[in-house]
Amino acid sequence: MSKSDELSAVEGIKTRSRQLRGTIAEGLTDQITGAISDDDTQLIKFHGSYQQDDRDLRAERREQKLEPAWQFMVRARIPGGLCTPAQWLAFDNIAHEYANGTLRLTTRQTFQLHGILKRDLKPTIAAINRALLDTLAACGDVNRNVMSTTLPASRAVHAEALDLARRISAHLLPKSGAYHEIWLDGAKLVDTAEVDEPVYGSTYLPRKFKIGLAVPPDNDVDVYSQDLGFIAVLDEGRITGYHVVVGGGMGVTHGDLATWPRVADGLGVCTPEHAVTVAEAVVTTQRDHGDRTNRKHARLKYTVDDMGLDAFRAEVERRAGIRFTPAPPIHFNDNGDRPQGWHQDDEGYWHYMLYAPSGRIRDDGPWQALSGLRAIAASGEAQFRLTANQNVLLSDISAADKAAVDALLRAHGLITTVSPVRHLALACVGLPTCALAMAESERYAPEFLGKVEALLDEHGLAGTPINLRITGCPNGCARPFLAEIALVGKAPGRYNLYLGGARDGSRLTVPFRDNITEAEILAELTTVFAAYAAGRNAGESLGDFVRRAGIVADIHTGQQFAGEVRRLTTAG
Ligand code: SRM
Ligand code: SF4
Repeated sequence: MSKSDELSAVEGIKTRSRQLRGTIAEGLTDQITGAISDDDTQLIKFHGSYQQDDRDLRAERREQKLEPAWQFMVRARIPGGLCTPAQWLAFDNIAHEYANGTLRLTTRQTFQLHGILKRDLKPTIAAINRALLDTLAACGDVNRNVMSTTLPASRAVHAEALDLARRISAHLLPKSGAYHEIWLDGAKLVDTAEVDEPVYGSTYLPRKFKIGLAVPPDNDVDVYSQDLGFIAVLDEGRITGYHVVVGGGMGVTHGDLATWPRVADGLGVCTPEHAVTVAEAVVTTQRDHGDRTNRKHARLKYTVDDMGLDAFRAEVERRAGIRFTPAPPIHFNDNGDRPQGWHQDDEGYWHYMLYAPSGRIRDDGPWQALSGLRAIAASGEAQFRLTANQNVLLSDISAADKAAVDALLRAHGLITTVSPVRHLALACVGLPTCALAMAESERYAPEFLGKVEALLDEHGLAGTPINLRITGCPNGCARPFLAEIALVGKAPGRYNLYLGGARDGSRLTVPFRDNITEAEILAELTTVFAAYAAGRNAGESLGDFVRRAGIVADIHTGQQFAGEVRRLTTAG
């Protein structure tokens, strides 16, 4: 735990907020500035928005003595990432009317809209609600968007998992009327104290909280990165229970030994009937035991480490009134999406996995994603499932409609050949909107991937699936610490290079080189690819190979994250 007993500043803001109201409503009408007050910038996250500024314009505006180019990002809440054609069309319209004209699919299966001016924030959020979706709790110290495996290989099983994701999401929503009051002109409650927050209490959680459900053999939600993960236990095509895992998380601070990424540990199996109760018990354990003094030590992963896994399990069992049973072995194929192209489920419906570069949906030369997906949505012939790997699955297409959807995809240049490394790659948003970015990510990914593809080609590895992820800083929004190759931004044009994650998402990467340029990264990868091409066993992944070949050392040699070494060597 943190040495100080003093609560973090955000705790004070939450306490004074009158259940997340603050002065957001007043701030929206203040025409003197494009910003809102400092306290409200914390509170507005709970409503699904971040205040940002365009970092490309910062210097110029400073020179012109203008305030930063304030704008807002809005994130929707779409449990399991499933939205209807009408909802897709609504987001497309909103992006054009109020945002920057593009849609951004996130690594947690939802939409982000960027570049919204303060005066357009309320109409944007109201329009999302009119489409029967919302932005409540998409950000902030609460449970965020609940993820669920995307491709419904088995319709009944996946529908059951998605239903649980939706029920957990609904159960863990804040009950405060602030959202309706501010964004939807809901009636003002006379005494806000009357509203009970049964799960969260008056100061919500110490930090953000994330839940994902995985249906083996797909770990496309990266279940081991979640604060709380549910892995379906299947018996003869039915979900008989969920293996509950806790304490995953990616965010670290460069050079800070007190921070570490972590893969989630298993608590055991609960029945499907108890899953919502277990979710609440884990959340309230974090509410009561999480560190509210130090936000860098406030995620559930630190609570689990501080309490110890056995004590944590016992506390969750006590609160939920259940006993976990031992988990059977789990087998995941990988943590990527299924390959680009057509897939069929067990009831004969078709699904098209569409590659979207870093989740950005726009019209770009012959690749007319925005127009093409608008046309498909307008046809009503497909549902839209947003994947945790920043792609979109056009889903639930009947055999009769498949040809029409295929024709629309072709007409808009969306049936393309993408290398496996590109299809699997993730890149976080980064510059220019992310306030925390230290280096480029989304904007840099296409160019960098081209260079990696050329290198793979040179070494006869062109078709090899390799999981490569790029982030602009070590917060880990594209889950880099689970990748086979990861670039993590350190400074403009400089990255830390990590190698050695597992294809099934169950193992952390290892720090390989610190603060290096593109030329240095490519030189390192040339050596690694040459060794891999020459020395790999049949079917061996790059992540497994670099460990077996000793290219990255194991934790015991100190090549692991310094914080991770500290955690493991001081545990127990
Ligand atoms: Fe993230 C903060 C974008 C998934 C860990 N993340 C941010 C902010 C809001 C920057 C900020 O605080 O000012 C970024 C906004 C950028 C922008 O301009 O849009 C941002 N995070 C994203 C998205 C959009 C990345 C993407 O390219 O898709 C993802 C939105 C997910 C969603 O729909 O809810 C996103 N962020 C993640 C993930 C991956 C996941 O959840 O599966 C992680 C790692 C997992 C985890 O939480 O441990 C992640 N984001 C962070 C952190 C580090 C948290 C920590 O424990 O230290 C921050 C910074 C913070 O919270 O202080 C952060
Ligand atoms: Fe921003 Fe860092 Fe997250 Fe990328 S990883 S979106 S740079 S906070």
